[in-house]
Amino acid sequence: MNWEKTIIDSLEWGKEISNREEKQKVADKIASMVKDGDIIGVGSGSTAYLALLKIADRIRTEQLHIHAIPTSQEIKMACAKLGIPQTSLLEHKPNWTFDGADEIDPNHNMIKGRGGAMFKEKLLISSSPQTFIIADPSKMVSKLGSRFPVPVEIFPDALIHADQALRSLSPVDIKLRMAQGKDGPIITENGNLILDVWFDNIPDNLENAIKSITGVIESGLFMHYEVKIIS
Ligand code: ABF
Repeated sequence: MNWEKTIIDSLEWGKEISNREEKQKVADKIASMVKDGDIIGVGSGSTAYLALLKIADRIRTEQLHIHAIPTSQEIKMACAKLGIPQTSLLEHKPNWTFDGADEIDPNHNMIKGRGGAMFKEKLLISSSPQTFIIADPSKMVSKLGSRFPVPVEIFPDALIHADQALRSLSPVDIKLRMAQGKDGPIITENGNLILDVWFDNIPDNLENAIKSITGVIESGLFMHYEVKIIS
């Protein structure tokens, strides 16, 4: 069974990668930055996947020795399939990380987490001395929250408490993220739920305000992280 295809196809972007040509250009740029000996945090999503394909090519043709620290099962399995050696944050500190994004504002604040892996993505970005965000032009917005909600990962027992506390932050709407084609909610890799929270305005302190709610594991809001955008 072609399990990698099965997994990739089941992802939001799996059947067809939108903006593939644009994504490929930024993916190629990041792949060209890989050096022998690097330990690289690898973000999730289709752009990161395209970059991994290119990196795997370079490993084969140039005999590079690198290690990836994946941010999700999807990327872990892609690395395994492509023969990219892996390690973890318990064993190594990454030299650098690359990742995708859903929205990026002019100050490089971001919304991430359409794939639900924002906890590990934030952990890798926070653990890396340098992070590159690979983003095709469709990701640039003048105002965060224009197209995507802020995803918030919630410990299941805290759902009602967290929902109420999030409402005090004046959202426009809150929706429990449901699994595609199924009746139930999405369960993250950490065994949690996701609330997608729509805001009209995203002030500077919103990320911290969300994080301070008991039961919130992490949000997909990235305010004032030191990242370099590769577009
Ligand atoms: C991950 O990749 C997520 O945080 C973000 O939602 C997604 C972007 O995916 P794509 O590259 O498929 O647009 O980094």
